[in-house]
Amino acid sequence: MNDPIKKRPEWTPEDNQEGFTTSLMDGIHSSHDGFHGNHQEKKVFHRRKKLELNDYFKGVLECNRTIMARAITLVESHSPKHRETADELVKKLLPHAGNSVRIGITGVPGAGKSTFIETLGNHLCDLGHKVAVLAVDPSSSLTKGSILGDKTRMEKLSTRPEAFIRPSPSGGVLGGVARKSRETMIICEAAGFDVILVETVGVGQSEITVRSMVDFFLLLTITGAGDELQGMKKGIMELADAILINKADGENVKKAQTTQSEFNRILHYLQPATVGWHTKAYTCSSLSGIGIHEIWEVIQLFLEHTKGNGFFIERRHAQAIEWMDAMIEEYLKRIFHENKAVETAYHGVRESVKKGDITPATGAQLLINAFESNAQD
Ligand SMILES: Nc1nc2c(ncn2[C@@H]2O[C@H](COP(=O)(O)OP(=O)(O)OP(=O)(O)O)[C@@H](O)[C@H]2O)c(=O)[nH]1
Ligand SMILES: [Mg+2]
Repeated sequence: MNDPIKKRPEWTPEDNQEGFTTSLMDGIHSSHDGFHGNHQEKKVFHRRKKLELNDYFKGVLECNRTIMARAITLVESHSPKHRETADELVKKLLPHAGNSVRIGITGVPGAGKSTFIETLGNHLCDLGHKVAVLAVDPSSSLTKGSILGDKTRMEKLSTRPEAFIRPSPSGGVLGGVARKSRETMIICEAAGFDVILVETVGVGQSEITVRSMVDFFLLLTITGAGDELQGMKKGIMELADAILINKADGENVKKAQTTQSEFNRILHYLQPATVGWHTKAYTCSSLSGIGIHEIWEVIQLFLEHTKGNGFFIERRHAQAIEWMDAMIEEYLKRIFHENKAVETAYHGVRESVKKGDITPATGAQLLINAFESNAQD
């Protein structure tokens, strides 16, 4: 794997010594001392060299982490110029991607998603897998702190060479975040990561988005005062391929088992998320590791089942179409709002609708007319 010492910045001569980069770089106002092993400074150097499409492509396929991180930054960029290279890159990488299992993990804040990923991720690395962890967080721009929290919660995993952790792209609407996460997933797969874990906070829309990106969807929950089932939305349970009751440790074990049977009783009456698969409830402790291997076995069984009946590939195909549709929608929305005539008219029309002078339908029609007349010019 990538030894941080051997993996010098990609543009240095192969036989370079430690001092090479520091003595040749212009414009860095710092003394020679302190440069060695200083990651901050190395990061500055990385940005100096502009990578071409092929550099990204080769670097990702070689699982060069520095280039992977830069490729992800590229797909997350809002700049149209970056977008063009990013599109080309994703297109080139697609034939090398897809050979993984994509697992979505959702649950209310504090359910233990990050702790679970830390424990499962380490277990999978021990088994010889390469694990990439992504987060889809629709509110990431508001809760910047949680990214830091995740880093500390995945302390061991984040230092393993078999693992790659990428916090959610900051800012933007959920749709945009999801598009970027899909492309990030492609980059990780092309780099050889065979298990992709996607964490999302259970706040409604984000579960549906993540469900449309993954093969297996896991709902992590905890036992509470006994009212957890009432609070749980049927719709979310119907998205899940397994419900995992976490924190089944210490005094909680018995309660977790009771909750497990209650879930199983209800699940019996619900529509399963995956044709022919019975979604069931399980228990685990992400802290002690009990039940973690068992849930991985459930996932293995699921893969065997869905690959056997063709549903795995069918779902991936359907997701590709959803991805395409989402991109079209995003594009149309963007060109609509960037249109000069729409931009000029938007505020006034909005105010008229607000005051009730015109109906929303009339408002929409006015703006569409403005767009169409301007788009033809
Ligand atoms: N006893 C016990 N505590 C756990 C377990 N798993 C997680 N925790 C604790 O629960 C708290 C929340 O865990 P996180 O892993 O941060 O939960 P999360 O779902 O990722 O939270 P958000 O990212 O904020 O949505 C932490 O204090 C963990 O130590 C478990 O299996 N048993
Ligand atoms: Mg978390």
